[in-house]
Amino acid sequence: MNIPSAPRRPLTVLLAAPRGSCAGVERAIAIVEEALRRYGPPVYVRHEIVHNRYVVDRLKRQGAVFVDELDAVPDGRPVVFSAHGVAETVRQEAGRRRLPVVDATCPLVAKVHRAVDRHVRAGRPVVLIGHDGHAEVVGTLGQAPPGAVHLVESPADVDRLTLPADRTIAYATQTTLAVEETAAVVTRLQQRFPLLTGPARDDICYATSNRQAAVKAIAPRVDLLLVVGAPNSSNSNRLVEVARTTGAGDARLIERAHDLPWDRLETIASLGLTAGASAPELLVQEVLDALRLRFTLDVRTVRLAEETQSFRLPRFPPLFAAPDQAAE
Ligand code: 2E4
Ligand code: SF4
Repeated sequence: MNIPSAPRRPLTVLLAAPRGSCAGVERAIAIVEEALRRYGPPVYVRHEIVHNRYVVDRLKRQGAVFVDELDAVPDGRPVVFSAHGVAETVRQEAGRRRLPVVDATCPLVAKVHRAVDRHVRAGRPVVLIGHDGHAEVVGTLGQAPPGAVHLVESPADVDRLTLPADRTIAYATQTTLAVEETAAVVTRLQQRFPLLTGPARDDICYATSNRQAAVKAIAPRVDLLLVVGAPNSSNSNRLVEVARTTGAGDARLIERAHDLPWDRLETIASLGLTAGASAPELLVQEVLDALRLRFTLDVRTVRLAEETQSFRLPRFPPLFAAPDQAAE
C-alpha cells in the first residue's frame, strides 16, 4: 500500500550573490594544485592555504602537507605561503634555507604589504586596523620592524594611541573587515591625526565588500541568515555580524550541511544563504540539497554585483637538491 508522504513545508531562500570563493582563493588553491603537479607530493603549505577545512582536507589527500612554521619543512622541498601572506622574517628564513617558495599571498594582501613598506621607508608611523593574532595581520605587521606598525581594532584603541597629532601618520587595514565598522575607526583616526594618509577609504577588498553588500540587501528580508564558512575565517565571521546588525532575525555560521540548525529551520519562513570567500560553491549546493530533503524550496538569487576579477599564477621556482643530497 502506498502511503502518501506529508507535503514538505515551503521555505523561501534568498541566495546572496556574489558569495563564496573569490579570485584570491581560487588562485591560492590553483597554486597548490599546480605545485603538486610540477613537483609531486609532498608539497608543504605554511598555514591553511585558505581557512576552509574541506579545501584543506581535499589538498591533503592530493599530497599537500600543512605546517605551522618552516622548521617543519624538510630542506629542498617546495613550500607554498598561504593566501593570507607572511611576515618578512618568514620570507627571509625560507631564503636562508634556500627553500623553493611559491607565494600564494593574495595580490590584494601583497598590495597592502607594499603600502606599509613604503610608509615605513618614508619614516611614517603606520596604524594597522585589524584583528590581533589573525594570520593576515601577523603578516602585515611583519612587513616592518617591531614597533613601527601600531595595531588597532576599534575607535577606543585609536584614543589610546600615543602618536604625535602634528605628524603624518599612515594607516592600512586588514582586507576582510566589516566596511561600516572600519569607516568608524578611520573617522576617529582622521579626527586625532589631521595629517593622516592612506588608502582612499580602506584596504577592504572587492570580494569582502561585495559579499557584505549582498548580505545587507538580504538580511532585513529573512528570519535566519546562514553563512557557509569556517570558524577561523575572518571574512565569514564579518558576514554573520553584518547580517545581525542589518536586520536578519538571526544569523549563524555553518561549515557544512551537517551543521544545519534543523530545529530553528522548522520555525522560519524565509532563509538567507551566503558563503565566505574561502568556501567553495559545492558546499553551498550541499546545503541546498540537504534543505530540499525537508522543504519545498523557492530559491531566489539576490545579486548585488558582477565579479570578473582573476589573478595570474606566480612563478614556480625550480627544485634544487637539498644541501646534504648535493654532497652525496
Ligand atoms: C586571504 C585574505 O582572512 P580570512 O580569515 O577571511 O581568510 P579566509 O581564508 O577565510 O578567506 C580567504 C582570504 C585569504 C581572505 N583574505
Ligand atoms: Fe584576496 Fe579579498 Fe579574496 Fe582575501 S577576500 S583572498 S583579499 S580577493
